[in-house]
Amino acid sequence: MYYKKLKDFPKDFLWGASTSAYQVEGAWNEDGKGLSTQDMLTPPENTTDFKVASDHYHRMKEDVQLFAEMGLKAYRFSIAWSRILPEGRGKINQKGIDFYNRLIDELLKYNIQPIVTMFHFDLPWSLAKEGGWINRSIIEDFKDYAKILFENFGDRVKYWLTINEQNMMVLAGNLLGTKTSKNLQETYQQNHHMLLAQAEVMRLCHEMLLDAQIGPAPNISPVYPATNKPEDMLAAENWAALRNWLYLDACVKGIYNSTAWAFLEEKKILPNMEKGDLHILKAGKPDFIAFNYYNSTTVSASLPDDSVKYDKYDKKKMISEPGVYEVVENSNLPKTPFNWEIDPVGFRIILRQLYDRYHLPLLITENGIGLYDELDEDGKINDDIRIDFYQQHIMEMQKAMTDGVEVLGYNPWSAIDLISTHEGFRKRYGFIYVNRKEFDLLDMNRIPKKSFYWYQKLIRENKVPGKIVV
Ligand code: BGP
Repeated sequence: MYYKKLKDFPKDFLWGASTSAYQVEGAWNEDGKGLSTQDMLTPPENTTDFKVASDHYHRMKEDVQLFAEMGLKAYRFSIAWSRILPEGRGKINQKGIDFYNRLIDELLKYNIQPIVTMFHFDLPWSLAKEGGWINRSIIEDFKDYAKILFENFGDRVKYWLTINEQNMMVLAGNLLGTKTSKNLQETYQQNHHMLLAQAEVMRLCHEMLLDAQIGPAPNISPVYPATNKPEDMLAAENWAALRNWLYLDACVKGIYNSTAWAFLEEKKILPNMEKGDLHILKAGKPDFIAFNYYNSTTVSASLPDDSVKYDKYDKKKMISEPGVYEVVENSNLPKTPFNWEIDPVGFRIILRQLYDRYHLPLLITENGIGLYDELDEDGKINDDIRIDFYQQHIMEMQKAMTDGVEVLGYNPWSAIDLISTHEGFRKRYGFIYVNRKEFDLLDMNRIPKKSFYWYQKLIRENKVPGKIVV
């Protein structure tokens, strides 16, 4: 639909930016922090580990000051479970609590709303050693951890996110360094426990914090059929059920998506359910749906004896499933230097699909482009490609809002350069450059990129700079 004029962004729109603890903080073994799965990884060849990252733990004040200068209204970050509970359960590490207290207070000093992710890929190692999410008892552990967060930070944090990209941990856990299962049945058992834990924690949040809101944060993508063949459309629906709706139907409606359930049954990988589980799922209600959007997916039909195609270097492509769907390239879409398809219109499409399907407000918790940013001779970063990426995506979001979709805020990835999940420091996403190389830490100075000033202007004026293409 074309409009003569797009709706304005609401005055209280949460223009923000995003990070996660293990990708930005560093200080991996300081002030009593316990080990996490990410600390125990062997990074891919020529790729840094997460030990120092962007050293945000030590430079937090300077970073928040820059976020304030950029004009951020919100900052979405995650709490490292192992900083609060070094063993995953039991003894609390007060220094961990102190760090996040300082961060939250610093943000509020500048009127930046903290949006807190409780778990972002970094499970405490002691829990992972026991099998991680495979043990049903971890549901209690996650609840206890959540209770500590609500008690300590709930007076100031009004937006909570349960689990970051639960669907990606299930579908690409090997790349994310989150995998602790031995086979697919175990993976979906772990998924079931995460769904239960999430539901319990959403319920707890509403019990403990009357004016806070909470929601999930999956990675959501519209799925296109490769052609207008009905079989391709069916394959697209299969993949959408397995990558998107399985997670959100359980979270919002408290039910297992029937297509996804049939797939699990056919593959003999159904999770074991206990009596009362569906009741637990139904009892936890999100206030909004937060989600990360990077790109769309295109699939074609697949026959049962087709070979499995799997690109182990790219978490966005996933495994094709013979007899269910096959992921294919979309020749209509340009790509980032890291080979991810760029699809701003897909963003509008998925915003509409999500809102029509669940009728809950939406919060964008990630969207962005990884680039090989380098300083030019004047010591500047001219990241026009990133500006163009954001310009197009934000415009499509505004169109979706004009279509009637309720969006609470937009928190692109990432506020500042940090380490990619599996492609190191060379893949940069930030509005702020961090002066380090893959292995050489240099001086770690912070340098605002051109996109920093572009986003600053956008937030100040509460509108997309330049000409709006309706
Ligand atoms: C999301 C994750 C983030 C982040 C981002 C970019 O899936 O939630 O942690 O890293 O993707 O992905 P990558 O780092 O693989 O480029």
